[in-house]
Parts: sequence; C-alpha cells; structure tokens
Amino acid sequence: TSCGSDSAAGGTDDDGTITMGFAQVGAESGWRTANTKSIQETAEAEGIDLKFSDAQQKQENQIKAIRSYIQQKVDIIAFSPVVETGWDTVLLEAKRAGIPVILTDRAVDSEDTSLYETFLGSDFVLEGEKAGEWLVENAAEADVDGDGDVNVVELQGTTGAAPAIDRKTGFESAIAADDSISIGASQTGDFTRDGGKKVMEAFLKSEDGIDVVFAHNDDMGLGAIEAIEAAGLTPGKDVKIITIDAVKDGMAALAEGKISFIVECNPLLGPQLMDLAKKVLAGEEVPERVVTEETTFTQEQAKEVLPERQY
Ligand code: GZL
Repeated sequence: TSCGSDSAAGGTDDDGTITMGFAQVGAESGWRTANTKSIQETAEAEGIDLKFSDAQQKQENQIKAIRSYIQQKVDIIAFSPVVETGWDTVLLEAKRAGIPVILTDRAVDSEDTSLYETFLGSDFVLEGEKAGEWLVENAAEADVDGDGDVNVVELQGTTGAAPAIDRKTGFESAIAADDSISIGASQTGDFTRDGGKKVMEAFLKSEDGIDVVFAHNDDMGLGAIEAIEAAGLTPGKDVKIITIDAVKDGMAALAEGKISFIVECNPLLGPQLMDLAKKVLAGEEVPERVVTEETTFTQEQAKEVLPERQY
C-alpha cells in the first residue's frame, strides 16, 4: 500500500498499519543491542511496520536515514540522537513533511521543542549522581591505597552525547560532597569495550595511585577490567570500578566482585515507544518527557537478580 501519502486519518496507512522509521545510534554496546531488540520485538508484536537503520555511531548516517524515512513518507519517525547538537535542520524537514518525531534514549539540544512530540529516556544526570553518591558513601573502602585520597579515573561515553555530558555532570556534583575524592584523569572510550580497554591501558601508564574507575557504561568498564588484569592487578581489590547500564555481562562482573557498583540504565524502551507512537498518530496528547524507571545494584543484589535479568 502507498505509505502515508493518502494516509487515513491519524497518519496511518490505508489498512491502518503504522509505518515507523527508526534511526538507531549503532551497535556499540550490550545496552544498544538490548535496546534494538526491545524496539524490533515490540514493533513485531504490535503489528507496526518498522524500518530500521544502524548509523555506526555517525550523525551523518542518522540524518541520512531520517531523510530517507521522510522520502518514504513513513507515518512516524523515532531515533536516539548519537550527539545532542546538529538536528534542527533535519527535524524541521520532518516537521514540514508532516511526519511526527519521537526522541528515545538520548536528547537533542534544540530549543524548539515543537520539533519532536516527546522524549522517552533516562535521567542521565541522576544516573551520574547515583554513581557519585555511592562513592561518597563508600569512600573509605574506595581509598584502596590508603593515602587518604580517592583518585578516580573516568571513562567518558561518546563525546557530545547526552549520556556522556550528563553522567559526568551528575557524578561531579555528587562527589563534590567529599573533597578527598577527585577525578585525576578523564577521557572518552566511546561507550565501547575496546575504547574502555585502550583508555585504561593509557591511564595505568600515566596515572599514579588509581583507586577508582568511573565508566559511563558497563562495556567500557569491562574493557577496563581487561586492561587492569593484563597489568597484573585485581579489579575489585586493587581498584574499585563503578559503571552504568546493568547489562548481563556487567552484572556478571558485579556478582563476581570485579565491578563494585552499577547504576541501571533501562534499555527496554520498545513498549513505551510504540505506545507513544500510537497515541501521537491517534492525535492524543502525550507528555513532553517520559522518564525511564531504573534502579542501582550492589554485588549482593546482582547475585540475587542475575538469573532473571532480561538483558
Ligand atoms: C544510555 C545510552 C548509552 C548506554 C551505552 O541511554 O544512550 O549508549 O549507556 C550506549 O551503553 O552505548
């Protein structure tokens, strides 16, 4: 059937099927894999015709994908902006084409909130604060070399990405409560295991007395563990690791004590995304912001929940 050009009321195809164009960031991490699975499985279950693209973490590929969805006259576009900036032009093109847009996972810095219907995703500043608060509460244990200071090295997510910017902000605001805690070095590992491993190898050479690694996602934390073990050190004993996501591999490392604390970032956005898309296309009001439910895990808690984790 023609897609959308002669769409029935409410922006669906002749037979009422919704066609969604989704421009995904990439396949950089366990979190992203789980996020993609949730979106694809929910679309399938809800009878939504999903067109899906993987941008290999390049903004120009996401913009190309969004433009192709506009050309195809999909009913609705959803995407997770790899970085916060540079979206106004293509979002204006979608608006002029009469195609509503939903942001999922990551935010854009556009002042004009009429460019998208709603933003469904986590509060990344809060995630950073939760990580920092745990470190403040556990500063004595985290002062591994017992020199009275807690020296943190930070593995940042993708430069310019909302989760990287906001997690850093939240973490720094929380550790400001204890001036014995400081970030000695900070560099992007681009949310990948390999990135985390390479940056941690460099930090182990350049930094003295590292007590803590704060990694913006599990995958970089797992890469850091490889570097730490290759240097003959024991993660969890010689250095404490704090990460964000709580994907299965991260939770396994937490359960065995290699990671000390994980802040959950829930990737299972599929059901809420498809529900919001149906509401938008039915002309119903949707909230401008939908914040994802998520929690935190200690080693004991990870051991308990690991068997039933969905991702
Ligand atoms: C957070 C998401 C981040 C994850 C990373 O919502 O954008 O991107 O924390 C993923 O694992 O790569």
